[in-house]
Amino acid sequence: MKRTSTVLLASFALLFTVAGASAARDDSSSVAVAARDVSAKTVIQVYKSPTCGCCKAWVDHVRAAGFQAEVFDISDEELQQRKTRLGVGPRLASCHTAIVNGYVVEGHVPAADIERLLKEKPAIAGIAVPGMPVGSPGMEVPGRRADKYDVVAFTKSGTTKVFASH
Ligand SMILES: [Cu+2]
Repeated sequence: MKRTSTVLLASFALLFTVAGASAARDDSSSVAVAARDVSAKTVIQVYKSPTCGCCKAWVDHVRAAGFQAEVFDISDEELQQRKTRLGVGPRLASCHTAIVNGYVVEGHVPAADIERLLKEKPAIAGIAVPGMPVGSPGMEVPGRRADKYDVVAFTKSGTTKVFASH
């Protein structure tokens, strides 16, 4: 009898664990986090064309900074549609487009600026490094001096403001 109740208790505990896990999965914003809670790293989803080398170098940069990057290789057309949908106009656009905690991160944004964004949580759509400045993370070119560039904060309605200067 004692043995039976122990087994029953264990089964209930298991049931509750499973129920808890699926409840967390229903919250779409925490899908990726719930599935990989062991590491508790911030997930950043990166959309890029399969052949983009500097995009891969930027992914390495954010991974080295402790983010968990999930990379999605998509066609240029899909990437363009995604940018448009997320409010990344031609003046803001770069090679890859990423999403972290609901914010858009466009182009070669330094990981430290992403960390600041997530800490300060401003009411913006995201931040972007337009184009591909030499010397930005993932755009290091041996023998070439780094460009000066801005990280631009933007809203869905299209207003922009300098978030950081490098
Ligand atoms: Cu690039």
